[in-house]
Order: sequence, then structure tokens, then C-alpha cells
Amino acid sequence: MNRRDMLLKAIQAGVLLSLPKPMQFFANEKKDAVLTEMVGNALRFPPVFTNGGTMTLANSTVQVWPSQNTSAIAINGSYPAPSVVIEKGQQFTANFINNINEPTTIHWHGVSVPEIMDGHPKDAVVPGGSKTYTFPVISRGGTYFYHSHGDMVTAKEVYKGFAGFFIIKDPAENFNLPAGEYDVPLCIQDRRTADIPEFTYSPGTNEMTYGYLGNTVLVNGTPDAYFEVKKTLYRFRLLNGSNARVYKIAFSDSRAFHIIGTDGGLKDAPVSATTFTLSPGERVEILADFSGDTIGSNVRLVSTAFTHSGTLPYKQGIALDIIRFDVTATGSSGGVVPAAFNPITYYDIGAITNTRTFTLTMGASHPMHKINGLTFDMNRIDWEVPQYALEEWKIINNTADFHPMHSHGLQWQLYSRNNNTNLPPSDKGWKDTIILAPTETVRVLVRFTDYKGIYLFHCHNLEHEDDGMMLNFKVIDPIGIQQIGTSVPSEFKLHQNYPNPFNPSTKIKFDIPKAGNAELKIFDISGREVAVLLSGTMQPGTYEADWNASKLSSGTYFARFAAGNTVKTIKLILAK
Ligand SMILES: [Cu+2]
Repeated sequence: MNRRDMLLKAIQAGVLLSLPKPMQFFANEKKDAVLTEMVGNALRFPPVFTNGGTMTLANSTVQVWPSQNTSAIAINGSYPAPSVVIEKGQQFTANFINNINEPTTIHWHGVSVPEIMDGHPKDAVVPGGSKTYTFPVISRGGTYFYHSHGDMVTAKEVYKGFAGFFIIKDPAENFNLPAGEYDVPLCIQDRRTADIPEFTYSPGTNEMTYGYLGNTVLVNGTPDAYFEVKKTLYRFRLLNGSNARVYKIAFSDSRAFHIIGTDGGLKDAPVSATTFTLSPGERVEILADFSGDTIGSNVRLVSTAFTHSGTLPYKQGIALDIIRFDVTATGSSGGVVPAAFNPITYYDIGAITNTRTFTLTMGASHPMHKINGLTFDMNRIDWEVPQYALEEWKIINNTADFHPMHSHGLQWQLYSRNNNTNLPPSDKGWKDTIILAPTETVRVLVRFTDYKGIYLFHCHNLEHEDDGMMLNFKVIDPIGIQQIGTSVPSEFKLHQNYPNPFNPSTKIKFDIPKAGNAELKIFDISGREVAVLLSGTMQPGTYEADWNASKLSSGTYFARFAAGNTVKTIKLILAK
């Protein structure tokens, strides 16, 4: 057995490892707190993308470190890629031109888009080719992310620069949060001091096992970044755009801040915290208050050290500086910490119709990382999910590594970690990427409401993803709902069910005159929800739902239909 095999066996067995550290790592390791003694570089902001414009992907020369050139894979010559800032309800359009020498795609991470716009590697744009990405922005206001999703080249392309913000603003969400210069996106990416000024990407076996980790942090592409703040409240939108690095975010003086948003937008209320975990692909928004700081002082945002198996160079859990905030002036953002945001309806674990189990494993040879013993096959559909069905996805991490698991096509809700439902604030809310610590099991509640089609479920450690830790699933027609005819009705309407009384099945017809959210739920006489027949975005038409009540006892039930401004209820009699 060679050393690599021993290593992998040990990982499989969950054994903590202590391997010799190469000298080079120490020679280049940045000492904690060095940043405060350095002048550093003013935080950069990517240019804002003009909606309807062109995104040209090309090998480009960019300046990351002062007076040095870096070879990047950039969009419109910019690293990081231009930031999309768009209002909910608008149509997003980008003409993507692929001028690099391999097929690739853009994935709009966390944003709900039709299958053919999702950037699945099956829909790759060939070298020299182009594609118009266009979709209505229907997702919640929030901080999203776009990046390469080319087949087995995602990790390299993201590392070399192919990633940017996709920020959705929702004018209906007006909570007097800090805005303008006080609303600051921070894309956090790790790189290697040994490779400065290049983004050299050359993963070996260890890096395919653990992920390609760096030992220095760029924020919005800025090394040793500082940002001058006034003595007031700021909104920071944190995006982990790293390939594999997990950060434990905190301020250097351990001060409290408020967590206000997760992957899918604002939480139901701000929650005070002093730290949170941010894994690749995740976003967390915070409010930080500098009003009590002294002009001339500074505080750093850092990743604090945490323990993790493995002592390889650049290992997970090393302490890292992220950005220094220099307090330079008085001023007021006018922003507040609201008492609450809009309520989030949390799914009811008792209402799930199906549980799927996904077991993550790590093997001894490529492909190493598997889900249910499988690796990615572009042409294989691994499971089908009925639209609108509420499902539990139980993900079991049988490895000694972190796996940030991500699903395309929806925002989901974490239900528990190791059966603990008391979740930290960065986990509670709308999520599309959930970190699994070594040997951890999570239960996630999942309901696809917006689009049918083929989407991806994968690890967002990009080395793991490219190694095949990714599966295809297909969102299919909802169970028991059919569209009747093609005519568009003139008003929202719920028809009386037939037959009624019934045993055990009945049909419920409803009319939807215009696109939008619709719900059709069944309640028993005590008001308990017993079935969700529909919950999500519907196109105009007349539909018929089949409801099978074979598992319920005789009695009176109510079907409640809510769509547009209409709420209608009918009485159903189950007579067995
Ligand atoms: Cu993974």
C-alpha cells in the first residue's frame, strides 16, 4: 500500500491524519495579524453589468497584485467578473460569447431559471460560440452568484476568475437597510502566495481529495484588502467564491453583528451573532455597526482557526485575514437593524410525501467522490421529483471532509443537523448550499415550484464536483394535476369537487387567468393541513387536481385555493 492509498483508507476510516508539511508552505505562510501592519489595497468593486449587454469570456491579463500581471479567464476583461444588479420582475438578458478554447456555460447559482438557461454542462457553448441567456427574475431579492459550470472544467475556470455577483433588488422589500455606498458586496476567494502573481491551477491527488486551497484571501479580487468605513451601520453581502475553502467568519475583536440574509435573501428577522460558517457557494448578509469605533482605529474580518482532520498544506481551518475596515470619518448610512423582515413559512416535516437519502462517500481512486455510489453521467437522469411535492432529502456524509451540497432549481430549507433542529442563524432561512461537516447528516426540505426539467445536485467543493460528485435529477409534472384544454379563463376560480361525497378519490378544478403563485391545500375539520396539492408558480389555464384520500378517515374536509387576490374554499365529504 503506498502513501496515497494509506491516506485514502485512513480518510475512509475517518482517521485523523498527520502528514509531513512541505517546507515551502511554511516559507510562504502568511502570519496572522500581518495585515494590520500593512498599508494594503483599497477594496475593489467589479464593474456593473449593463442588462442586455454582452459577456465575453476570454483569456485576459488582469492586475490583481500591484504592478504585476495575472493571467485570468475573465468576462469582459474583468476579474472578478462584472456584477449583475437587477430588480426582481425584470427580464435578465446577457449575450454570452465563449472566446476560450473549451466548451463552457454560465450557471446562475441560486437563481430560479428555466432548464435551458441554467448553465447545465449538457448545454455547453462551444469555443467561438455564443448563447443568449435570458430569463425573468422571479427569485427573491438577495445575493446570488454566477460562475462557470463547464463539464470537468468548473474548478479551473472559477479559480482563474470566471465568477461574479448576481444581486437581485426587490423594491417591495423596504426595511431601511443601509444602501448605496453602505451596501457592500464582498466576494471571498483564497489563492496561493507561492503562485503570486498567477492563479496557477494544478491540483494533485491530495487536492482532488480535499479541494484546491490557498493561504491568502482576495476580496473582490483585492489582495490585503482594506475598506474605509464611517462610524455607522453597514450591510455586507458575503459570498464565498472559493473553490474549496470553508471560512469561519468573525471580526478580529469578536464583536457582534446581525445576520440578516442567507442564500435566498432576507431572513424573517435579524439575528445577533459573532461568527458563522461560510462554505463555497454560500452567501450570508450581515449588518455591522461601526458607530462605537474610534476614528483612526480598525477592525478586521477574519476566518478563525478551527479543527479539522488532515494537516496538508493550506488545510481547512487555518486562520486567515479577510479584509480590514479602517474607521476614517463620522457619517450616517441612515440604515437601521429592523425588528423583523417578511415572515418565512417554514415547511412542515409532517407534510412530506417522500424521503430520499443521499450518501456521500470518498474512495481510493478517481473518481473518488460519490453520491449513492454514483458519479456524474451527463446523459443519465438519477431521479425524478414531482413539481410541488414536499420532499425530505437526507444527506449523509460518510467521509472525513466537508461537502457544501448545492441544488439547482430551487431554494430549500434546512430542517436539522444530526437531528438537531435548533439551527444557527446562517442556516435558517432560504438556502441553496448547505455545508456538511465530516460524518454529519442533514435533513433538507425541498419543494420545486418554478420550473420543470433537468437540474443538478452536487458538491460545491469544485474539485469534488469536477471529480464527479454530481447527479442529474428531473423535475416532472406534479402528481395529479393536469391542464384541461388551452383556453385562458377570465377569473381566478375554484369549482366544486366531483364526485362529492367521494371515496377515496375526487377531482378539484380551478382556473388561473394570469401567471403567478397559486396554492391548493386540503384541511381537516380541525384546521389541520392534510395535503398540499399545489404550491408554486402557475401559468394561465384551467387545471384539475386529483386528490386521493385513501389514507384518511371519513369526514368533512376543506379545499382552500389561494391565487392572485382570490381565496376560495369548498367543502369535501369523504364517505368510506
Ligand atoms: Cu464535496
